[in-house]
Amino acid sequence: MKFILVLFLLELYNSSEGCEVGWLRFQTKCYMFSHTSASWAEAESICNAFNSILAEPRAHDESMFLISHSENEAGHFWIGISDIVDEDRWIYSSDLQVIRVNNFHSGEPNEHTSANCVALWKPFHGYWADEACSRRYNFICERPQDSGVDVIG
Ligand SMILES: [Ca+2]
Ligand SMILES: [Ca+2]
Repeated sequence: MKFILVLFLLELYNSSEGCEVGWLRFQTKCYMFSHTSASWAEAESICNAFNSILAEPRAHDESMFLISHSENEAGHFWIGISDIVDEDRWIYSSDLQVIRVNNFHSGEPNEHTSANCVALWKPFHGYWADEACSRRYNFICERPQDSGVDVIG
């Protein structure tokens, strides 16, 4: 009985209630792990086209959700963090604020001005690497849960 309850709770936890088909919910956000690859800037545009942004993990548990889920998927994943504006100052794209969580793998970032975008890196089990923004990787978009009620324009 206890086991069934645990399974039920896990199912509830993993449900995508409040998210569109193909989007995964964690806490108050919905995430889409793309199955196609794009440069970092193209990935941002694609997310925007779907009323979303490249994922911006703001808390440790959110970041760990993205990292652990990326392990279930093939490929590396762009997220919405870069040091394009100011070398070695890692910021979220949507509000230009300095990152609140840092899940760079040990030894990263390591490519200075030749790598200015953050990817969840497969060989690091999803921990972050700095990569050249022009590389084509999969990407993670995020939008608020129930964002259908957002006021547009
Ligand atoms: Ca850099
Ligand atoms: Ca690197």
